[in-house]
Amino acid sequence: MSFELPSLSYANDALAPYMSAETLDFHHGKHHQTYVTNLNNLLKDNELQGASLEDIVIKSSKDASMAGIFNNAGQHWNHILFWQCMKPNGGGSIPSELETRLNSDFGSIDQFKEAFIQAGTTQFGSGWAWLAIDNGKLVVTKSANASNPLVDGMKPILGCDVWEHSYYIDYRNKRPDYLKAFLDSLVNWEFVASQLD
Ligand code: MN3
Repeated sequence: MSFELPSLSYANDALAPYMSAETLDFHHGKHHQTYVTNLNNLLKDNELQGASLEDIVIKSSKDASMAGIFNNAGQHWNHILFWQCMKPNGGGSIPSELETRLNSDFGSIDQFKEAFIQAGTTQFGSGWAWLAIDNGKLVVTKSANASNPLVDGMKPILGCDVWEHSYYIDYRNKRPDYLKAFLDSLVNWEFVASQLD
């Protein structure tokens, strides 16, 4: 059984002006598709063929001989979450249970947002900013390239792609502006809340 590129639940032009159709055409249609194609090719005759995507990510992360599988499986997992974390007319109010937990674990929503933008801005080179559950507590973290908090035993519930392919068409080099727009105008907070335990 092969992995497949998931369809987006919104049209490619539905996130504009915060994320353009051109960005989604390339990012979903080309970049994500390439990770899926590479992953399926690399899994042929591999012992992890047939395992769940999450198992493939975690197991390949611990085996240097599977770096290619890890990079493509990680990116497939990360992008599946990323697409679901956005919606047209996103941002706005946060469902009460998630809002309460963000306030409790970060002090305030503003402090959470500041930490998330800081994580994404300071990720040197390509990678991701995350909101994850670590032993029941919400934490902000970042990862390089294809990695994610799953490999450290956490559960990511919100991820923002900070590879240049995610923002360069719309924001050029202004990664902090992209991260702010992601939180204020793109995040599907109902989806993020649905990922709480
Ligand atoms: Mn990407």
